[in-house]
Amino acid sequence: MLYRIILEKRELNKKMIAVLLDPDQCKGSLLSATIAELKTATPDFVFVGGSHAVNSVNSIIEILKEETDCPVILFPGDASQFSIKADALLYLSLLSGRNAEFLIGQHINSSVSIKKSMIEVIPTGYLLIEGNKTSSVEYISNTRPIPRDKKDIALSTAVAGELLGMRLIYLEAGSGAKEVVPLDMIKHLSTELSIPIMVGGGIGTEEQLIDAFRAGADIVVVGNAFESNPRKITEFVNATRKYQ
Ligand code: 1GP
Repeated sequence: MLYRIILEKRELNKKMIAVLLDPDQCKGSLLSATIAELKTATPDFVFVGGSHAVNSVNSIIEILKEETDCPVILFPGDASQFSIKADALLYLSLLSGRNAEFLIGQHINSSVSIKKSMIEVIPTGYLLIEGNKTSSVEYISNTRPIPRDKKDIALSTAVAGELLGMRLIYLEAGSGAKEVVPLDMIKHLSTELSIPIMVGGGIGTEEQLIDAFRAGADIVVVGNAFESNPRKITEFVNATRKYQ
């Protein structure tokens, strides 16, 4: 069970890194270069999905499972992004927004088939934080992000998620965000929450990675920076291991 692994690593104060692959972007030579890195770097998790992924997640997951030992977790933008071949599913509820479709609607559309599939489901409270750039999540979900200086709103939202039974909180500045999730917001939430915190959006340097860990992130998610340069996967995984 991957969630148990997350809790065990967190208990040992081991930080984790997830490589996010968007099936629409990660193809051809980029996919080959990424796979080559994943084989040797072995990050904690590979997430597959995106808020606007048109291509099926199935084929990329098949390749990942054949060629690497990385645990693959679905990070779906909507109910169509599902594959039984993945190891687990982040069952994301967009708690920062007030669009019922992304709070519960997509879940109702997919719940019975997900349950039947027996895939590991990790209920995750998804909080979109203003990243100083309109994100795809904001546009597609038609919701507003939590303002950067409103860490108490972020906290109340995350605690509501925890009380509703969610197992993870994902602080998301949006893919390609100009500004990453504020460190004081991560710190504020990590001291109050009992469940693990993931942070992502716009993280492109080792310094930003380490800052997020230091502020209290248990898992950092990186997508864009690895698409521009897959070699960074090894560098970021090494930095994560060294942090411990
Ligand atoms: C997006 O948080 C993730 O959902 C990753 O963002 O692509 O900017 O790393 P980047």
